[in-house]
Amino acid sequence: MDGSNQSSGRAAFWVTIPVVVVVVVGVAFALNRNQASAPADPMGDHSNLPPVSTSTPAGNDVQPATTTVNQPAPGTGMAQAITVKGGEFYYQPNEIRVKKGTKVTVTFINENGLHDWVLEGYDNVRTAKLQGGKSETLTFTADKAGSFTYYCSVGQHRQMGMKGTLIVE
Ligand SMILES: [Cu+2]
Repeated sequence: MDGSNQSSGRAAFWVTIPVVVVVVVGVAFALNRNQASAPADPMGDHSNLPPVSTSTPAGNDVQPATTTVNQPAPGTGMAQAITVKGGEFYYQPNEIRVKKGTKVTVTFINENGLHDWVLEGYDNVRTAKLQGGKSETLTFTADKAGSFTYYCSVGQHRQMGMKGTLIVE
């Protein structure tokens, strides 16, 4: 019992030695590489280190890398602004495509007559009925995929052509 414990302890010891040696050599090698690749720092005060981005004067230099990192991936909270014009009896455009998950801002510009912009299949995504020359902006998240009709709810305008399709894909 004792003997086998001792021998396994000794075995663990002899296994540990090479591991430690490898680690020490590896660290020394890494430090050496760092020294070799880093620019000379004769003052030893790190004065030659690259400036921290927050200390860069505003508007002077390259933008911080975070501006590109912050770009949302398609379909993950990306915002999209769409302008829809309407009148007797049309929408322009009458087809809109967005990626699912997009935060969509629709500005409906009513060019003439009394009209609204209603999105079927989404709850309460609609403008008020607007007089000619008025506009209204609404925002919603396109979280349901499919084809959805938008239309004017005034009179028979929908049947007369005031409709279009929002495609969420
Ligand atoms: Cu209308």
